[in-house]
Amino acid sequence: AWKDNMRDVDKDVPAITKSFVSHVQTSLARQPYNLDTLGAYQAAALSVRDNLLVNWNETALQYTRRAPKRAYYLSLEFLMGRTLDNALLNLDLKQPYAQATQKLGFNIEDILEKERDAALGNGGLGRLAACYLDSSASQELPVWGYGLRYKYGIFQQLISPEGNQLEAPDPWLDNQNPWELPRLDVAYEVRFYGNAERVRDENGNTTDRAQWTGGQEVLAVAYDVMIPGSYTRTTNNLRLWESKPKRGFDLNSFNAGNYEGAVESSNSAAAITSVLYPNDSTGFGKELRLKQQYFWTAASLADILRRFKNIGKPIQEFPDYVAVQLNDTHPTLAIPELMRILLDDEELPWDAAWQIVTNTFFYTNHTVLPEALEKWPVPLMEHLLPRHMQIIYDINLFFLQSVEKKFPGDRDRLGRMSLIEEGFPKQVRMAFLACIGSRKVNGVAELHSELVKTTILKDFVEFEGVSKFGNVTNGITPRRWLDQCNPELSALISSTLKVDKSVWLKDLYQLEKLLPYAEDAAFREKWAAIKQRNKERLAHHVETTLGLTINTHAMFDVQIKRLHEYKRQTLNILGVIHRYLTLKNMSKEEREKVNPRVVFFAGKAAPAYYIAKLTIRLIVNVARIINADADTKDLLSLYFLPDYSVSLAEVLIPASDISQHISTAGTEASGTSNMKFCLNGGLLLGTVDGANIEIAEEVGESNVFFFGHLTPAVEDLRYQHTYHPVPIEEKCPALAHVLNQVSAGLFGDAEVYEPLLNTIRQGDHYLLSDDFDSYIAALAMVDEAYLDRTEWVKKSIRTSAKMGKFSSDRAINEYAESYWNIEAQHIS
Ligand code: 26Q
Repeated sequence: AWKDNMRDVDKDVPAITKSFVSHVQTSLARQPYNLDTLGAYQAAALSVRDNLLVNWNETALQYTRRAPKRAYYLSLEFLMGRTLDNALLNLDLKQPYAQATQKLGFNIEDILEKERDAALGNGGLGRLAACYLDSSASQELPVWGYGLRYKYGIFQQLISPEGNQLEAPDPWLDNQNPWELPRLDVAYEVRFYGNAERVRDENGNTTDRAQWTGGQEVLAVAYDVMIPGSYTRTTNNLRLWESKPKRGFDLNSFNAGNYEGAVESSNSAAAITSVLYPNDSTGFGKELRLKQQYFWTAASLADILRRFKNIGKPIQEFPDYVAVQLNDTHPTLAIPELMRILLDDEELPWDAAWQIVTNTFFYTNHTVLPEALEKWPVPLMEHLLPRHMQIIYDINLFFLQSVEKKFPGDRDRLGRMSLIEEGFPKQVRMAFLACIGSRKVNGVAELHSELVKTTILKDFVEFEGVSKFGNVTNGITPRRWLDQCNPELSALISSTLKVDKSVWLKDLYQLEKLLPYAEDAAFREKWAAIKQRNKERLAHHVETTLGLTINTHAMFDVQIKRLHEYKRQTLNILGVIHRYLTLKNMSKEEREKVNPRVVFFAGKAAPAYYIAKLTIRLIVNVARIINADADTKDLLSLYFLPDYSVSLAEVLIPASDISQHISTAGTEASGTSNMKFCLNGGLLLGTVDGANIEIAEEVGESNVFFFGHLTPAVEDLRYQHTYHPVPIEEKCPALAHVLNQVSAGLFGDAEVYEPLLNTIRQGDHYLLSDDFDSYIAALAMVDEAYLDRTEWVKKSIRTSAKMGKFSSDRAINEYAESYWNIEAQHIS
């Protein structure tokens, strides 16, 4: 029924052909004969877009008419990947489009490959936002995303011959983006710098209000991206802001002959949305980043407020119509910004304004690593956002007064809880501001949410009560991360469950019905054959893109994620070296019992993260040596695949036998790729951390490979490292041996790796030396388990079957019901 509205032209093959050809001629201004595949992609995209537009307009119209409470997801990152395949599948149009393009001489999979990823994010946090948009639309929830339209997404990663990461820009908009709709009529002015002057009352006393004038004004222009739900008409919106100068350029300077000066301010306005910051969890303090954050929150709030005002309700009812989810602390300036609007423009008294604010915002925390918590220098804030700094001081004053009231005389507590951290310079603690300005605070997995309450926000739990703090375990969309990336497995599931995929893809708990089939040999054979073909698909991809030949009969062992010390790719590569050295020492007979293994790494390092880059260099050079060693290469090979992306993940994940999620316990807030691997029947090797724990709860501990120390031990172990260090030779001889081999130059460049190796020899903050032996033991258990292929495939089926909880549909419904209080809006 949801497709009834679709014009017949959009459903049958001749009509699709007609629409395609018409776009070739009139939109692309090209001839249908001798069209290249890129042109075919563009025509197909424009033709699909026509369908989306109808639904998107109808959805917006219905939301306006019905005026339900809406939720807004504010995220500086949306890691969307490609759109065409996803749109075709969500609209159930893939078959007819494949046929129509086939008749025109194109293979649909080749067409899909022509699309560039929309890579407006770093990693987990940005991809989570994209999954949540897919689920919101699929669940027919009135949710919009707000973000920035970066001209350049996450950098492209190149690997030099020495193994160094090099960065190149990602000009993703170069070939015109058919998925965005420029809304040049939707624009807001955003101010920076200038002066904030307190307004005085008739007696000359200062008030809560102020006037903010002068400084620089730039324009925020909207670009809308359509977000189709799966098997529904609902098509939501992702609004991305682009910065533009308010006036083209300064004609006075131009006429006076100062040409550079004339375009300078226009350049500085355009710079705001020019590039995504590539640091995940490290390196703050850049003025341009703060400008991005304010530019985006100010434009988004102005837009939200204008929409609310169209309903014609009193401002006090704002929280009855609007919920705003803050994706990490990046949009925290929305809190003082809404205060500014309510105080200075709406002229509300302080308490009324604060009441509205604290009922509107919801804050999701994504890290408890102290070094990753966002802080901004007070002098920078005062300079760039003088009015907001006043408001933050006022919030802090009232807040600390109430703390003092509850805990009289507890000066330490006031210091710990202040929004302003003392020091040179003073800094604003954004997580604290996000916490006290929000209705609810949540973490992204059970363990992580507990850690939020007991570590970084402990004082706030004591002060505000525990009920403000919750958990929403992350999820992933099964549309992209199963149906789209693993079509054969999707088809097998549908035929086995004897239901259309539209049913189980939107009710993922139905996968449980696969459990009995783990005992069915014929089913297991099909299941295993699909995994094998996915491994061959990956091998083919690597062969054509990198020219490398991969042994697809080996176990595929995959670790793909941002490079970070806490994620411990170093542990993995040292484990690989250990395996290599062990193989070298084996007799021929011993070797015959060894399972061949292919190890894959992929991931980007922040450009200024020296240790992470050294880890890449080590991986690349270990690969160079190991893959060239005729003695062992059939049993062990290693690949670092450059330029990890959503699209590459879609090929890697379905091909994995085992994937590694091996962060130091208590450091990985959740992880989401762990869920993707398991959904695709890959087993998990990991630490007792983040969402790994909940995955094990679902699939049973016998189906995962856990190792390493647990979270409560970590603090103590670090203390031991600092105050009672034991030489690594004594503590972990196996690891010491591996480190020594690297130091001795087995992989070339003897000296270059010393800074990396020394992080383990001295301090070892991420506890590699504590977990190495149990890691090696866990790898051996994986080998052992893989020998019994029947049992392995059973584990694989059981794992996938128990992944229902990790659908982002479940997660987004928890936000909708427990936090936002919004309801589904069926669009007929
Ligand atoms: C902040 C200020 C300045 C520059 C950059 C940043 C910045 C950018 C990105 C800080 C953090 C990020 C990204 C964090 C991230 O991806 N966190 C991951 O979020 C996932 C979704 O919740 C979790 O599954 C991961 O565990 C968590 O690491």
